[in-house]
Amino acid sequence: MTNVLGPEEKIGVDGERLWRSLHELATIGAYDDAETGLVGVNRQSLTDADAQGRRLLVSWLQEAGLQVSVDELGSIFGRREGTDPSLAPVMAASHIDSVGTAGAFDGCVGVLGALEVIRSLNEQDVATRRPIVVAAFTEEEGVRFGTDMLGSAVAAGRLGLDYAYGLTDSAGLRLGDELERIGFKGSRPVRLEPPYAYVECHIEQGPVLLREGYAVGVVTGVQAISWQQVTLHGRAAHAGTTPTELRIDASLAAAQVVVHVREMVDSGRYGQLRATVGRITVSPGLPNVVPDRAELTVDLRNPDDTHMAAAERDLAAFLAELPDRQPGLRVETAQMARTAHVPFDESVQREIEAVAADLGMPTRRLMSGAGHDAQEIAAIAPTAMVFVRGQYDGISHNPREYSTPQDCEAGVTALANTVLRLAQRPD
Ligand code: HGY
Ligand code: MN
Ligand code: MN
Repeated sequence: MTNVLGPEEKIGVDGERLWRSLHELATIGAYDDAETGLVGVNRQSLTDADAQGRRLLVSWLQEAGLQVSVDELGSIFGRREGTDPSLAPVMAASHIDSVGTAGAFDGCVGVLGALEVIRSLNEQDVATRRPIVVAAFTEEEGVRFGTDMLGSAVAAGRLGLDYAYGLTDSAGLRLGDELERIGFKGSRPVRLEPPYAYVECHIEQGPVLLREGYAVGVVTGVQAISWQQVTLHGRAAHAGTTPTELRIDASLAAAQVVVHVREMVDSGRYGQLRATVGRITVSPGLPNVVPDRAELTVDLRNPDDTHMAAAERDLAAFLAELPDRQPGLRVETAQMARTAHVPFDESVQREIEAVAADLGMPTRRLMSGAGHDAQEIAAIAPTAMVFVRGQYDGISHNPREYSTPQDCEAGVTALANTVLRLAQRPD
């Protein structure tokens, strides 16, 4: 006998099963991290490891009785029918691609947490009025093909499919070709029919919940993100014979950029600006040759769009003046990613808070420092997120990333009951 739970009834999830799934998936792309001595995860999008992780996820979705489909950009969807299939579904999703030095939790808690919701509904034989869709979006991290939240941005219409296909990685491999190579170029149209609501569970990746003693947080939105690639062209020369006044030293210019972005942060002129030069490559990279080329990435984050725009203008002005310091230096910039601050839906946030209160879980609201697929789907559907407390100051994008089995279970229980309540709503 299928149960159609009333609006106040709750479901539990199997935290141990969730934990087992998280750690089974984490074995795919596992590597011994020299810096930490831990086992990290390197499952960058559309690599063989990602393909293996995708196949495992598809098998789990099928085992859970879901109708599985793959869209034109490789995002994976699993649909559980509702008693009224004509109604728009509730979606719970995230990503399973990782940065190159990841832990087991970033993105995976959201996808495997959504799968755990399905597994629990099946086990407790609960029917929902609305269909529920679980999804894993392609290239959320952006570290291989250069722009983040790619799969969800194309699904929601901010970026185009052909643009995505044409992106290349550092080896010059095209995203579209890599998608074909791993067998995940699907036929499902990439533009997503707006779901009724979207809820994403994700580790916080920061220190707030830990410091304030909350297992679960309700996310109010995502701060603005700006990624730029800066290329500095100097002139290669002999390190010993070339007088300083004849040099056009690309690595000196790169160092000046690194110092300047930090000075922008420390100045306080741009509010809560965060700035990161995550990658610098200098060529020819020989000890006795003055570098003629430096490529660096500048990642700016700001919860305030006005401050973000001012910081970008400051950086642009600084870069324009760099040749004054070294005549002959040439500066090129390319915008890799750019998203404004995205506020989440108030009613979905309130639903999460009501569910958590009903479960006896204290929560606090907080803005996300990291980008998420939710910020893209927020453009087409009422959206919010559930954060799970991280340990070790919430470190992430590092093998030290860790959340306890209890906190993962708490977050996914809040996700499950929020999805359930939303899926029972008639309109
Ligand atoms: O870069 C980010 O904030 C996310 O991890 N993609
Ligand atoms: Mn993530
Ligand atoms: Mn991430």
